[in-house]
Amino acid sequence: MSAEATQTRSTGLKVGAVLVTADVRTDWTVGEVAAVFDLPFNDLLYAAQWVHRQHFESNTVQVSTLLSIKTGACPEDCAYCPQSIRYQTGVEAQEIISLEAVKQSAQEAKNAGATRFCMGAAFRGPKDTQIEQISEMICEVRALGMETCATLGLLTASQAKSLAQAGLDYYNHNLDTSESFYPKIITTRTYADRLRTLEHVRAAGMKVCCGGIMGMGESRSDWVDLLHALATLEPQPESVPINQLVPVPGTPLEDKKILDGLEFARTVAVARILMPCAHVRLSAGRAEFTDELQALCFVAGANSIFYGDTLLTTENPEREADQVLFSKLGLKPEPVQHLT
Ligand code: SAM
Ligand code: DTB
Ligand code: SF4
Repeated sequence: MSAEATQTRSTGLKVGAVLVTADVRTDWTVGEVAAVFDLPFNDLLYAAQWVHRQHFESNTVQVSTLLSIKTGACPEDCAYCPQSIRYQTGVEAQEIISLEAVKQSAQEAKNAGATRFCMGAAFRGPKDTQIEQISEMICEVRALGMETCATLGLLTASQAKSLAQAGLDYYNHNLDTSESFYPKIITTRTYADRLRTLEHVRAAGMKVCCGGIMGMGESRSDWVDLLHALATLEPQPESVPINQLVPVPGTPLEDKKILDGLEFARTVAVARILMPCAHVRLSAGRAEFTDELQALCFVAGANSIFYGDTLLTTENPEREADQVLFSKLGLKPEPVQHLT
């Protein structure tokens, strides 16, 4: 153990001036979050791995597969997004796909080893008729014995209830960045709109998947604020996707440089420490990561990935590459969690 890290009797781990505990705390202050971020890298990773082992099996990674069920022509102006109708990105718009196509894709994902199937739609928010169609998809995916997730944009309270009734386990809706940086990225919906959707998801009894994107030109303090916002939600999100920006030509963020991998791993570690029971997911941008960076992120407490050759419209590592990586690192897929 480093001179800087001492384990206190059953209460936690003292790393420098920071006391890291295995308990879930929703009373983090911004100053405390900043102090965790600023820890020396070795101490930070040690603390994150320690927290991780209090709640999770150390070599198990949750495996989700994404499918775009409605692509492109989205009216919103999210500056990172290749699916916004406002940017010329070459993404071909496609209306909602058939139930049969969803079933087939979910079955393939299951056969390839995924346990959760996440359906994404390029909507500002769904119409009620679309909720009916998507509810049928959820039933079919569940019938395959997979966990279900959807990301459809803003929801009303009654739409959230309908999705929960259809058996949706998780709803993904990201805060994306800090409240102060947010207006530089999106103007067509507010941070408060997003928080309201998260409240509806909770009230309907679904699990919350909520995270953000790194590398949009924000600074570390924006990640302090975003992780603080997530960790002080009551209850905390069960799933926290950390995306690295995929700078798609034609979007306003096309020229953003790929960021420092160490800063990415650091952010994963802070998320792990602040939200000890959440699955922290390596999400978009993983295709640009070396195996070494991915391994570092797993040590930092990441324990979920998107698996499959594409995300929604952009590339993900090939399945075979992930299988080799899991084998090299001795990682096992997490079994399906209890389905009610
Ligand atoms: N339209 C819905 C919405 O915005 O909530 C659901 C789909 S949207 C594509 C889901 C998330 O994907 C966004 O919130 C954002 O975090 C992520 N995303 C989209 N484009 C991305 C990109 N180019 N790089 C990284 N993450 C991206
Ligand atoms: C999330 O946080 N990342 C995923 C999922 N939630 C829906 C989406 C990433 C999309 C990357 C850009 C694309 O493939 O279109
Ligand atoms: Fe539309 Fe979602 Fe893309 Fe924003 S992130 S433009 S809401 S698909």
